Amino acid sequence: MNIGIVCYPTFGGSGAVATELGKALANKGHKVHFISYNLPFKLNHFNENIIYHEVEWYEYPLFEYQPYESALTSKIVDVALYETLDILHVHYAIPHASAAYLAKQILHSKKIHLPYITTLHGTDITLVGKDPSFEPVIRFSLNNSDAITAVSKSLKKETLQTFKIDNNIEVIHNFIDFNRVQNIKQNASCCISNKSKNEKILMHISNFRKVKRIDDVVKIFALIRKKIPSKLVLVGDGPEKPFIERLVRNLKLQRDVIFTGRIAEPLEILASADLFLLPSETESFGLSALEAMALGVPVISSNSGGITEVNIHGKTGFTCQVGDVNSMARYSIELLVDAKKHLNFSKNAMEQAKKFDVKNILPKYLHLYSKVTKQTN
Ligand code: GMT
Repeated sequence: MNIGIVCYPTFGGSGAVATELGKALANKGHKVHFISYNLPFKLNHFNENIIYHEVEWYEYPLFEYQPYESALTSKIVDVALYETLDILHVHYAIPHASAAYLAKQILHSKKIHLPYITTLHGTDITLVGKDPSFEPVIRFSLNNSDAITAVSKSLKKETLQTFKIDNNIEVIHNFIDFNRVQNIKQNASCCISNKSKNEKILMHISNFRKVKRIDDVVKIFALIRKKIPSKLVLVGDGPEKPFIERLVRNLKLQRDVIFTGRIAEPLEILASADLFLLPSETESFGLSALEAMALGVPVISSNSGGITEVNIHGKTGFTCQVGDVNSMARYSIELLVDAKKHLNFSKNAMEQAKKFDVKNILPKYLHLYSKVTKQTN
């Protein structure tokens, strides 16, 4: 198949999932056309079945805001015409679903049929999409999608509660390549060279947005460190970074908190962690938690959104109410002081992560592609 994938190129779960899906499809022999305004951050190796099409910008002084959606629509039409796309798969509804809808209509006027699938990732529904400035457009472009998928049951439920959707929403969970993760784990060395033997490593990875509650990560760490010698590794960057740096200094933790900045492939560093912390306000899925679990790292997280479909309380880690840093610290300490318990949780985490192996998830997307192209041809 000739598959078009539209996604954000920036550091974030939706772009990561879209790119890994594209790579997996390309490895199965499909031609995958990525359409975005920059090279997706995970698209870092040559693959003859992957082509990147950049959305071109037209600078003009009249535009205070660039009309990105129009530029994207034109690029989709261009790629569909010249690469004869069979299907278009857009990741993150805003503005990708409405651009896909308009491109479909333009192509229809040229007697070309291009079905599109919209995959909902989370904040496109739970934060941004709810805003009245987007709601009618999102609802319309979702209702006109040839198929909609959501990355968790919780996101599906929230979408149905938020929008009047007449279309079916299929849940297709996010995935990891379990074998690749195991290879990385086997070859990884500890990310902190001067770490003393009894010191533990807590880790958090994100795009440092408010929704991630990184201040809670630091507060949990402060409580753990009172009892257990430990270091906190914060991987990523984003708008919250200056506040978090200040909080770390105010709590006098700077000697034990490491800010790595953005790392496109964080699995190697993640393999050194003893625990992964994800206390987010909401998380439609929590891809970074799944990556940690695949490496055998138990997760301490909030219990909001779809994260409880990934992290199982009392088995692969612990899930607590949003903002309950005391319980999160207590559970962390419980695991860090008991090597046997930690090992059990680590094994359970890997077993649970295996369920989300690409081998189990890719066929679901392929089945949907084939259903949609057959239905609409
Ligand atoms: O907020 C982020 O972490 C980025 C965001 C995105 O759309 O890029 O992530 C969302 O999609 C990921 C991939 O499906 C999910 O794993 C994240 O849980 C989800 N983030 C939120 O719901 C806050």
